[in-house]
Amino acid sequence: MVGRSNVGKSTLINALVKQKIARTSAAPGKTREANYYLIDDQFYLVDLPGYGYARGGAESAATFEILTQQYFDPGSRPGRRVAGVMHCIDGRHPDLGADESAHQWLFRTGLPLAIVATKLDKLTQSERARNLRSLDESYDTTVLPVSSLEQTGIDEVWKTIRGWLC
Ligand SMILES: Nc1nc2c(ncn2[C@@H]2O[C@H](COP(=O)(O)OP(=O)(O)OP(=O)(O)O)[C@@H](O)[C@H]2O)c(=O)[nH]1
Ligand SMILES: [Mg+2]
Repeated sequence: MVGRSNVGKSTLINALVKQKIARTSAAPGKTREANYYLIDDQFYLVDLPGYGYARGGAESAATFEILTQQYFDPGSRPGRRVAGVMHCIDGRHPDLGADESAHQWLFRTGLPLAIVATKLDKLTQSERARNLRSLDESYDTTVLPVSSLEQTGIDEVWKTIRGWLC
């Protein structure tokens, strides 16, 4: 799980496993290291710290970004395979520059990617349609619409993850 701070990465992990295993917060900058959750004794869901915010200011922000880049460095953990990346983007803000540059960076890793549009319960039907269309137009990647709060779209996220594991 990759995405801006507060976009709902940890909450999505909890929605996927239907348990409160990952710590969440209304304030951004909650997840401060890579957290690995072993699923079915087979693979890990990995909750990474968000980008675009850090309590410790610019220096701390840079540390988070370095941590994320290290995570994706193929040399950093020999024998480990990253099966795919869920790039979480807040459904209310489909056109943020920080997300666009993160996506370009992720794209260059060559890993399978999907975009999760989060917090869709906060949008009206028409806002939802408009913002999903905007994401579809801006990104050349499958967009999975989700509300972790209402547990909608979660099965589709699982389908994509399972597909990556084959
Ligand atoms: N309404 C609504 N709120 C959500 C949803 N997903 C997450 N939130 C809320 O958004 C806030 C941030 O959620 P987190 O899961 O902690 O966000 P995060 O991306 O892990 O944030 P960092 O760890 O700081 O990078 C919390 O208050 C969540 O309850 C959702 O689907 N709907
Ligand atoms: Mg988190």
